[in-house]
Amino acid sequence: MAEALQQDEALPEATHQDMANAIRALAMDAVQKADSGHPGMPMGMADVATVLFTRFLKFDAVHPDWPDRDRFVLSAGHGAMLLYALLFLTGVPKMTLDELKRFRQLHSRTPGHPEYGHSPGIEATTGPLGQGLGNAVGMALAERLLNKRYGDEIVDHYTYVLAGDGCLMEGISQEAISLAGHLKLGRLIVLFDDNQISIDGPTSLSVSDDQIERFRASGWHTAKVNGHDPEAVALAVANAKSATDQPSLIACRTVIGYGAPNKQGTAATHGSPLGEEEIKGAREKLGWHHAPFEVPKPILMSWRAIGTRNATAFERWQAAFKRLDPAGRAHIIDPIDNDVRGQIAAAVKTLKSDFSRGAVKLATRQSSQKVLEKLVPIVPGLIGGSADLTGSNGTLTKLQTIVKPGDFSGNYVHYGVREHGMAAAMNGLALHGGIVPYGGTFLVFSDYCRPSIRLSAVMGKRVIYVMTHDSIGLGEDGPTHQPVEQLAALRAMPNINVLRPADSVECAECWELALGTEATPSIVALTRQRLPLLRTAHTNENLSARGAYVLVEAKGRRDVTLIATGSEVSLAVAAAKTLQGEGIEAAVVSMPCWELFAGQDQGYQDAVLGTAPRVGVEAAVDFGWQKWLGPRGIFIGMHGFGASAPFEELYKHFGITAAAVETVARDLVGKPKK
Ligand SMILES: Cc1ncc(C[n+]2csc(CCOP(=O)(O)OP(=O)(O)O)c2C)c(N)n1
Repeated sequence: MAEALQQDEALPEATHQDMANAIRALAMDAVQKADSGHPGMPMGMADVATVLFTRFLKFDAVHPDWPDRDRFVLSAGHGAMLLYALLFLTGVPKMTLDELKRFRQLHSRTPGHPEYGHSPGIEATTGPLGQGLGNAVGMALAERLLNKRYGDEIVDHYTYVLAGDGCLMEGISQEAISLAGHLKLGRLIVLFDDNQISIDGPTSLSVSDDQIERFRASGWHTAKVNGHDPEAVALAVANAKSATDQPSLIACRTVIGYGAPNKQGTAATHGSPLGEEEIKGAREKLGWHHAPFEVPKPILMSWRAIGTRNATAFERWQAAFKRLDPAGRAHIIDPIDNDVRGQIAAAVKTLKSDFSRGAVKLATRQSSQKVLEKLVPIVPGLIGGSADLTGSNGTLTKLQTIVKPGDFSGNYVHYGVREHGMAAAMNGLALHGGIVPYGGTFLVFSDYCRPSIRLSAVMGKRVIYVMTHDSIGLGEDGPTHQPVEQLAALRAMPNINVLRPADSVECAECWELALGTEATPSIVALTRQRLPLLRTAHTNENLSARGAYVLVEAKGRRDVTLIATGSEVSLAVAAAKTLQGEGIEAAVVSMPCWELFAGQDQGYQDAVLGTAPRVGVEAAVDFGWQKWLGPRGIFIGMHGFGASAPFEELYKHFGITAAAVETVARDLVGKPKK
């Protein structure tokens, strides 16, 4: 708990100026102590933040995880000290003065940029500019979706974002603004720190957009205010709140580093300590005659009172929450609780058994759609979508309805051709809680989503990326659309599972894994082309759960192990059959998820991989394959970009065939074809 303070009736209430100056002083002191950080933004936006927190923000410092709290996202993450100061001042548990003194130090709750999970009240990991804005679109969407399902008593809050010039210069901002405007996310309010300064100097060096006109063009309600005039800011926020069918932009004209006598208004305050002399001058100028990190009791008391001012609203909400049916209660907190998890497992078993029996040739994107048909009704929090490739990705099922502007009864989002915006919004949907988002595009365009995918992984959120057309197997669209290095690039990222199923049965298993993995995002890589069903013998066990398993065992002692993923597993199976016919004992390992396999114990890994020479097959570059193939192993895959042609021809052209696998296997084993 933050240090307890007794309410003292005799203490005078602090003024707005005192309260804002407390933020400024803590920011400049913490940055000075760390000898690193960004004092300018917190000092400039202290007035706006004070107005927001003291007059509008619905939150309860002692219950920072209140599902119906207003969200406050610091998209300009470099201004982290603004957020840390607010969390400390309002009394969020464990955000102590000591934590502020340990700003930017190892294991503190106050890292250099806000990191989700390091302290309650940090709604998103921010720092890569523009991402927080994209997340906020997802949060505001989540709020409306859940409001539609659970009603005003349970879900009724706003999402506020603090964004700087940098956030608005980033390309992702356009996707976010455009999507929010289209969907009429009226509960989204952006407070733009319009200080006209970035790192290189005045923003006029590089940008001359009229932000007001830009937002207006996307259907936003807009306002322009003096960010140091509390009444003007308050009026603008009140107006923004009442513009319920439009998201709002409030451009707050501020002075960066406000209060620093010589440096305010300049880029010098952006990202460096002000220095002892300048801080002394700032104390004078602001009238803040207190020692570093000292917040006088009346000011702290006033802030703490803000931290608890919504206690009654919280209690009211709790009472309403208790009246909710048990399933609804559970799913708001955990959309995939044990009950849902059990239902998913049962549905996946049935799907697998049906797939095995039917033995129909399907593209894994089609299998995925069939799996979703069964899972959507089981997981009420599942919100699907695609970046304008719905039909190709197979992400929409017959049971889903479309989320429309102002109508949030649906459960499928047409994100438009906004892959980056979709990924950032999905992070926001997941961060909000109550929702499990999945969204599709082509695997090659994972590059367009990558900064947000990385944040899904950094934050450890269950976001499911349905990435179809996962190799040259997509055929005629050619090399611009054919991923070759994307699997390796995604596998290089920590804390993400790249799942590449080989057939319908593995596809069902991979969906179970993606949905069941709470603190890790998943990429589900799926084919455009149809694949034979390989898992003809039904098993209740999810074989993909260990990342790799022996699909075809050699009859005797293994001569060679063929390891493949996704669409290339069937080539390995065909090759193994031929080789076995020639007396070469070939085994096939299907490896749908490297990351899960890497997490298995050595005994299991050794048993699966065996000691025989290995051949790896994947229609992608060999980067990373050495790990599984060992020094003697040989890789069959892509060595450059693809080409435009029917997919069968491409596989032949690039030498990714069963015959090629057989040839290298014979060479490895030293048994030439008779
Ligand atoms: C994607 C991304 N690119 C670059 C940076 C490095 N960076 C951090 S802050 C900043 C300038 C931001 O300017 P502004 O938003 O105006 O912030 P202010 O100077 O007002 O604090 C830059 C380029 C970053 N954090 N993220």
